[in-house]
Formats: sequence, C-alpha cells, structure tokens
Amino acid sequence: MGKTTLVGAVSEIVPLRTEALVTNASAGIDSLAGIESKSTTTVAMDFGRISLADDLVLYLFGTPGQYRFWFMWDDLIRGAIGAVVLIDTRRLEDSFAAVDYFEARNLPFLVALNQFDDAPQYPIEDIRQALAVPADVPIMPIDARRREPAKEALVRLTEYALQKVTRGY
Ligand SMILES: Nc1nc2c(ncn2[C@@H]2O[C@H](COP(=O)(O)OP(=O)(O)O)[C@@H](O)[C@H]2O)c(=O)[nH]1
Ligand SMILES: [Mg+2]
Repeated sequence: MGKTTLVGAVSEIVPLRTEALVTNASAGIDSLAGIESKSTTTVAMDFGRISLADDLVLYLFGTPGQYRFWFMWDDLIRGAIGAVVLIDTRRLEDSFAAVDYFEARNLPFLVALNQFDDAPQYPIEDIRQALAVPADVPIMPIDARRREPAKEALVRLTEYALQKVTRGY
C-alpha cells in the first residue's frame, strides 16, 4: 500500500492513475487480512515523472506486487534504473516474492517501509533479516504522503544503482 500515494507525492506531472475495485472475482486471491478498512487495491498502474537534476529524469511506474501482475514487471524492468519495494509491515510476507524477483534479475532495488500509524514498528535490521535482503540493499522508512522523504528514497535508489553499475556488478 502507498504506491499511488508515493507516485502522486513526488511526480511533477499530473500522475496517470488506473485504479479498480477489488471485487468478488479476486476474493480468496487478494487477502485483505489485516487491512479490512481498505476497500480498493491497485489493479493497474501509476505513472509519474521526477527530475532529480537537469540531466536526470526518472519515470515512475507503480505496479502491484501480486504475482498475477508480474507480466507487467517483465517489461518494466527493461532499461529500468531500479525498483522500490514498498513494504507494509502489517503484511511483510506479501513482499517476499517481490524481493526474490528483483534479486533473481539483478535489478537494483531499495526497500521502503511505509509507516502506517497502526503498523508494527520493527528495527530495520529485523526487517532485513525477515525479508532476507542482502546487507548492501538500502532499507528506508518513508512516509509516502510526503514529497521529501519519498524523493529521498528515489535519490538513494539512483545512487545505489549507479554504484552497482560503476562497480561492475
Ligand atoms: N500513514 C500513512 N498512510 C499512508 C502512507 N502511504 C499511503 N497511505 C494511505 O494508505 C491508503 C492507500 O494508499 P495507496 O497509495 O492508494 O495504496 P496503493 O494501493 O499501493 O496504491 C491511502 O489512504 C493513503 O493515504 C504512509 O506512508 N503513511
Ligand atoms: Mg494504487
């Protein structure tokens, strides 16, 4: 949760949003356990843009993490600088597959922790262990509603991705 919010907070163009209700068709597929108050979930994509410097513009694509949307990821990761895995600490297990996906494809990724008010707060190193994320992967708490921390996460991801490229792995 927080993908639409995050893209909206940082994008300098009006974000393009496609959102649809979770219907009975997906009952049993999308577990709403622990997030009963949320009646919709993203079923398509958010698109935005942010300029980090005159010669550095990021295009942002927000897509859901569930396995049935991975067909979109396979296209999006072509030419991508990296990925932000936005984590809800109330449903940590939902993020395992996304972490595996980016690791397996060697795409630099950063883990952003969405701090929901009622969400359990864990030390960052506990999250790293729970997700089995390698030590060099940045993990940052963010508030997707606020532009500055959200932008900082994107800057950090870009730096991290550049580091990986220049070190040649
Ligand atoms: N407290 C808090 N609420 C957030 C944060 N990010 C998103 N939300 C709220 O969570 C709800 C779902 O966010 P949304 O961006 O639509 O999730 P999406 O399904 O991933 O696109 C909205 O009501 C947001 O206002 C955050 O970082 N902190
Ligand atoms: Mg959304």
